[in-house]
Amino acid sequence: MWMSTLSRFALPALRRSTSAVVGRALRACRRPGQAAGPLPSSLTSVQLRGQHTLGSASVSVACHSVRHVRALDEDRLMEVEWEDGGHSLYPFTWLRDNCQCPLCTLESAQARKLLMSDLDIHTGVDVVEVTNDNKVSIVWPDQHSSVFDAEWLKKRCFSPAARQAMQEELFLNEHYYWDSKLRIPTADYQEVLHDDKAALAWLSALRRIGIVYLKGAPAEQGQVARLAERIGYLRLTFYGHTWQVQDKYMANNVAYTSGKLSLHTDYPALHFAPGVQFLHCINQAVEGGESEVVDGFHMAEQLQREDPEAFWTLTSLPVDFTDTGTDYCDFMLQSKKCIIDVDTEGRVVRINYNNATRESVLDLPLHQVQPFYRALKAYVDIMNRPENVVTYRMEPGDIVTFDNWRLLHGRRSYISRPDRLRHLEGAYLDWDEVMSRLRILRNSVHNDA
Ligand code: OGA
Ligand code: NM2
Ligand code: ZN
Ligand code: ZN
Repeated sequence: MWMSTLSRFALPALRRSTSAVVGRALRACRRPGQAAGPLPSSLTSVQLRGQHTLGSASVSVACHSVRHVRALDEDRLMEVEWEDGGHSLYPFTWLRDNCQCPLCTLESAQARKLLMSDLDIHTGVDVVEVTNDNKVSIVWPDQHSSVFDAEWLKKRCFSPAARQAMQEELFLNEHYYWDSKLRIPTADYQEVLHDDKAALAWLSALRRIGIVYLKGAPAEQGQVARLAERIGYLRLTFYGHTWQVQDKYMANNVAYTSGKLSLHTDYPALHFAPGVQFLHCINQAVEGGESEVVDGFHMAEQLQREDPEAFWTLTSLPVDFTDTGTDYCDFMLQSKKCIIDVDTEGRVVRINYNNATRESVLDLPLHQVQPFYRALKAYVDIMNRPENVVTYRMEPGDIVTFDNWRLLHGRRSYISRPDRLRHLEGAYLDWDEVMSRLRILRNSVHNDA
């Protein structure tokens, strides 16, 4: 059995952070070298809710009271001493910049009105004090005054631990890495559409695991668009608002044939590739057409460990991608990407690889050509190992939703029969819109609880 029902789906207690301060191993959300075992499967929705406060416990717990405040004029910092004995430091400049009064903030938009040109970045303070209702009040040298809520300040504490907790709460960057033993978390399509808790569980697992299966959709077109509307809006590309994966005459993409699709991410020919992909099975082939997925971040971590030189090559040499044809309208795309994107701290953040659209123009000096092929082959060999690949077969009414920046997906070739045409409908979204819905759902579900 390769799936687990989302309501019963358990996530290991992830304590690791994505901060470089805490350690590189944390990127994996498990210790490097330790195999990702099958995920336990006994999580209730209550526990699943708890998971969201995991990374934010230190910033989300309410009722922080201020015991004392003082200005450290020399360092131009305000020090808050909390009732629990902890301390936080806030730069004067930052406090003035973030004054919450109606002159400095447009409350209806929760946006800053204060202009940079009006901000004195060398400001001192005249008075700092705790008010009777436990807020922090500051009077500035020009007699402008600011009042800060204790809870608001606590959340914005500059300590490394508080900053890290806040970033995890905002971006949920802790990923659970997996291999062939993954049981793909599964939810009910109708529940996800109509129940906020189910939708939150779906999007949380999509973020953390990178793939969630939805069952019970009608086997007719229009469902991926409905799902996208549940979030916000879908991402239009040259293949249309949604697109039909079928064996087509004079196919404008290898996906629109009955051939095998090796493990790939979609659309590296776009510099900003779609972050999330939905694929809905409307009709499956009689023979073949099974799906395959791997965790591209986990594979990159394995490559880095086993073959650091290949990892270096794929994270530093830009490769050209191309896509030309006509669909929604005519197109002639060119892009340049590293196969593995890392952030400034060396964490893998995106995989860009579709062998079909890799450009024959290879903009590398001659001596780097063979090393590039060797590195790419090493990465592909790792992802093709049976212990890394999850294989499944979609049936009509199934929808797979996955992180297109992280997973590589493929399809086995199939026998095309005119009376049983294989038909998937697909759509793309971006992570900004998905994360936006996830944050809103988290707020509403938690406030109702
Ligand atoms: C695609 C694709 C998977 C499938 O269209 O890009 O990966 O199962 N399709 O046909
Ligand atoms: N389709 C499925 O990179 C790619 O060309 C991915 C895109 C045609 C919309 C395939
Ligand atoms: Zn103000
Ligand atoms: Zn694809």
